[in-house]
Amino acid sequence: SLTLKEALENVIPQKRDTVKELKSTYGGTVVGPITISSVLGGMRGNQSMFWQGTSLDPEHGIRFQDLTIEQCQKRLPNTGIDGDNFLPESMLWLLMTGSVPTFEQTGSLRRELAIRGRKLPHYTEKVLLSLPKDMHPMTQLAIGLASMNKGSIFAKNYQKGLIGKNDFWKDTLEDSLNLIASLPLLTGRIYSNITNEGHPLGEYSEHVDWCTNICSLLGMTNGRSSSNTCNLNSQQSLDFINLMRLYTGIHVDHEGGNVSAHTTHLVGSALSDPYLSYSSGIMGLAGPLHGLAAQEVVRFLIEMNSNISSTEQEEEIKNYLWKVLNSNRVIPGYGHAVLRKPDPRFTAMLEFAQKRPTEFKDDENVLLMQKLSEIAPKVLLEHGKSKNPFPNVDSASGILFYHYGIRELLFFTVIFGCSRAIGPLTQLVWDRILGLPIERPKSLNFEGLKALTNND
Ligand code: FAM
Repeated sequence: SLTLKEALENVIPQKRDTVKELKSTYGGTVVGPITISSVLGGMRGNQSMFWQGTSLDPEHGIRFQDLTIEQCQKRLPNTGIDGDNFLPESMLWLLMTGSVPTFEQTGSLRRELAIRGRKLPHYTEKVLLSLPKDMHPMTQLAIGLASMNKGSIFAKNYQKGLIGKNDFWKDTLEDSLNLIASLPLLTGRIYSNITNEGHPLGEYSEHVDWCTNICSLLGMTNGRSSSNTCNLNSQQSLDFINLMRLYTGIHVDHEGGNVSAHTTHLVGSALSDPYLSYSSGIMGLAGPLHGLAAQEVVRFLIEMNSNISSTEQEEEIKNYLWKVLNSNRVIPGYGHAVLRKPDPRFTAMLEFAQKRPTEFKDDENVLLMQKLSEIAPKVLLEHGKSKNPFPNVDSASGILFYHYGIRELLFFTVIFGCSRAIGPLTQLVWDRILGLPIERPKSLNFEGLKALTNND
């Protein structure tokens, strides 16, 4: 069966032809108006980027190469590994090639990544070990990734003038696969830095899937180490691995305009290698308006729980929410800039909990998360401000990780960063395949904007 690179090679000529035709025949077609509001408003609604792997529909949420999350769960293989979720490896294949991989293709990509990721470069290990243990985990991740630019095949061959533009994608693919493969060890190293004085919490194996390695290196597959907060039995360890597969499988990408994806694409457009490009994306993901929202939800749920007598007390919950809204604060985990329905990624995470009623029956935070998803939309509707009163992606994920013992809230975003590598790096490979140029939008100053208004 074909390797990922061979499968990709098969679809490249047709896509290159399509781009050539679009540029030569339809290059002058107007895509849409750009208003002063969008220039001053974060470019909302501007259709001005090319992004292949995913698209976001306000009503139906994210589609991965046109497949909904539900369809992905039905069609993407998990290679028969114990568990009920597809492997993120199969999502990587889908995004990169546009086709659902076979069972064998997923298996071979799983093995390929496991072998590629078996060792971090010694300089990266050294850099990470030298960092203050209380340094922000996302700073550690960005530093670790940026340090790996030293081993970038693309950067090396580009500098030596060894590759032509048509082949840039090949080294970009090599670097991207190596980067994605390195994330379990990087993540494990960072978690051991912040929780265990840098001492490893688990072991890497070339014989398991990407998520099993992440979980193992977090110390979550063999019971918990002494530095951690609770012991998991073997069923819980397996459930945690499945949670990781679900989470990292559906957070890979959310179109191109979000900060982490757009940053990776923008920096990569200068032909910075995948390590530098994605390390920049990680810096953006670390922002509180982007990747940090999940931890806000966890804080909010814990605080609310300490202020209500029980999760069954609807009136108390409503009153609490009104108090928050009346003091001009937002209800974290609710609302979205584009979506106008409950985020299907939230629904998938909620279903994970609902499928395991015994596991979660005594977890007041998870129970409150579920209850809130019924009550908060009603309150937000009555409040009348938010364009979307429904739960978003961050409503459920953090509290589920918290349940299994990941209590370091700032660390959640590192797990997000593992997943998010898959979408933007796939796009980076396609940017090089299609020879997309360096990004250089035109900016306007006050005088420029004023001149536009005079023309009206
Ligand atoms: N609670 C209270 N008020 C809210 C609200 C919420 N959850 N969501 C929106 N609003 C308010 C919003 O503050 C705005 O008020 P003002 O007119 O006074 O400024 C009004 O409703 C209209 O906002 P909108 O057009 O519906 O939303 P935006 O596109 O401006 O903002 C969010 C979208 C996600 C930033 C916003 O809904 C929010 O702050 N939600 C809570 C924080 C959160 O969950 N963030 C994570 C988002 C997640 F999906 C992600 O991207 N990682």
